Amino acid sequence: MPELVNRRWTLANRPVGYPQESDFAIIETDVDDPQHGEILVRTLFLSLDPYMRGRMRDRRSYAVPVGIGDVVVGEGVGRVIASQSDDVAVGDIVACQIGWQEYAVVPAHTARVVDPAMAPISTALGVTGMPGLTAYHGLLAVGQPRPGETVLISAASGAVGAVVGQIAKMNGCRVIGTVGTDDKAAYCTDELGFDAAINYKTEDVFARLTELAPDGIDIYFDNVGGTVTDAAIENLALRGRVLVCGQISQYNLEEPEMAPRNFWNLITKQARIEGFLVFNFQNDHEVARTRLASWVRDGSLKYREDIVDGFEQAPRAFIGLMNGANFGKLLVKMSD
Ligand code: NAP
Ligand code: FER
Repeated sequence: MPELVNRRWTLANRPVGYPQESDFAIIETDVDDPQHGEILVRTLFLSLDPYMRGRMRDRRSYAVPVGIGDVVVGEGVGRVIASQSDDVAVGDIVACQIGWQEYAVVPAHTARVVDPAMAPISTALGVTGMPGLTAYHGLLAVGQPRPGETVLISAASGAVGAVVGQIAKMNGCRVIGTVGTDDKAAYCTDELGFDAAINYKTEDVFARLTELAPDGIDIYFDNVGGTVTDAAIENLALRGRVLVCGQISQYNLEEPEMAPRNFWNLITKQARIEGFLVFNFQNDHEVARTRLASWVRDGSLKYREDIVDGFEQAPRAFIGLMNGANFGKLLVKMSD
């Protein structure tokens, strides 16, 4: 194989508050040969996801933090260009923890071979990948929606939210979304079939919820936390369920807010709040993925991708994800 040069985005500093482009640095290295059981992957699409902000903090969680000088973590879809594994062949398309880099050597058993006939390969990072699975398991397994129930979703036009809303509609629910722009609101109602959408930046969310859901919210799929969540908890229906999926409004604060304080409402409404992680549902991923892909193919599950062209753009695009500049699943296109 000709000598290949790998460009990699590393973490230069731990971001304080909102990440800055100066928190990231590009380095160039040689590309290693895969050893026994490993594959060499050329990145085609890199996924940018909110959880990465947490991995940039020096704090223990489900995974160790990214070290200063280390390649930033991230899932990607790529083409296998060398293989020392019997299970993955050169030419296969795989989804794996690739990192923010143009090439990666990974253990073959950590890569999932993607079948391009199931759905476009980029969707392995979005609607048929981790965000789609989060929506599917979170809504169906944790939320257990029933026909006629009212479902509220925050960050509703995003990678997770858009899938939650469409699955809730398939299950006969009324769906309301909160979003940060009027274009995103129009997308939710006009393209995705939501019953209503609220622009939380320009409208009074509490007042609009009272008007749109006079009998209360049965399921609140929370992607954002903060004031939208306060308003949702204030408007819960009897036996309402709050599914805590994400808290993006808090990810860039050095001191997290201590609200919501309206928990008394949980008593009177005999409501439940439950956090969940997509990784808890690994055993059901294949069934879920097959269903999501079949809905994509038959057109019943729509998706929108926000594809940024070029490896150099990764930090800027990631910073944009943290303030709503993305519209749909954010991906970096690395090569053809
Ligand atoms: P996304 O919705 O495609 O993009 C993030 C969106 O969050 C932005 O576009 C923006 O939309 C909104 N946002 C940003 N800052 C905000 C703020 N201060 N207040 C309110 N909204 C804000 O991202 P995603 O990949 O689908 O992730 C959505 C949420 O799910 C995130 O919180 C993520 O951490 C969580 N998640 C959890 C799991 C799990 O296992 N629990 C798995 C995947 C994702 P607007 O313009 O509409 O504000
Ligand atoms: C996410 C937010 C938080 C996510 C995972 C977490 C996979 C988990 C955080 C932790 O365990 O500390 O969007 O996506």
